[in-house]
Amino acid sequence: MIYEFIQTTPQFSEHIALIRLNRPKELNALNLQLMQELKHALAEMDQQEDIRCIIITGNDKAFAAGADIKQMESRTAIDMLIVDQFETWDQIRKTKKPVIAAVSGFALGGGCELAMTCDMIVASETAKFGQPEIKIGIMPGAGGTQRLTKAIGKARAMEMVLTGKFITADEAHKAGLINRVVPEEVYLDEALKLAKEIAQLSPVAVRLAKESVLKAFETGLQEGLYFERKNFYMCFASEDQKEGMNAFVEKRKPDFKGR
Ligand code: DAK
Repeated sequence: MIYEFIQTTPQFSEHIALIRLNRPKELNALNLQLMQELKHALAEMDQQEDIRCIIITGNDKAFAAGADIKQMESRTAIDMLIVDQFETWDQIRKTKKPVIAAVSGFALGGGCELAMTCDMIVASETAKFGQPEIKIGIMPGAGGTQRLTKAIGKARAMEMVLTGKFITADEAHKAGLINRVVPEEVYLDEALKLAKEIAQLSPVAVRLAKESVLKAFETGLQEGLYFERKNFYMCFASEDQKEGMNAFVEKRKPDFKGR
């Protein structure tokens, strides 16, 4: 597939792929084609064994300023239903490998939701997060009311969703929405550093661990603990578990193969 609105670098670094949202003039507004391309690229990277971690980024001015308002403006509810944007977003959520959002500038509406759908967020000091949909007569539709509330709590989420006001990277960091805030010059490097840390670990254990953390958002404690235990036992079916523990005992660096 030839992409028009994203750029992909499957070998950005060893075991790490990069996807860049690329509609700079529109502040990376997420139109349907961009979202389809993103879904396709993520699904392909998820299948490639040599890729262990994926970074999604935009440019210094915008990660993404939301879904494309011009494309949505004249839509009816039935148009929205038929287009079924949910399906695309669901696919993104289902990516099994860790996905890191490297955010600079605007991460608004669907852009904030996309970043929150990723597993971790590294942001530049210039990043601004917000759910401004209320200002254009709608509300968040791709997880904003749910993921934001779970991440930063009811009081702050309610204020952001009901007023549409943005928060700074520092505020987002203090609120627990994002992992790191760094100078604009290094936000991608910092995301890469984090990706490299993960990419040298067992891909099997990383996948099972990611799945287990995400489960905490969907289940009660008992069911979550049961799920975690199953995944923990599953680690012992991997060669990586033998390699990891053997390397510890032999005081050497493990060489994980993802098997
Ligand atoms: N859509 C389309 N075009 C956009 C855009 C957007 N979201 N954001 C910016 N642009 C375009 C502007 O129209 C402008 O284009 P031209 O006029 O030059 O042709 C260009 O990008 C530069 O923007 P500005 O001139 O406005 O730049 P400023 O620096 O002055 O302002 C801004 C930047 C980010 C504050 C401003 O552009 C802005 O307020 N943008 C809209 C932010 C917004 O309201 N975002 C939420 C959109 S609703 C769902 C999935 C997703 C969603 C819902 C459901 N399902 C799965 C069901 C998501 C919904 C949304 O995100």
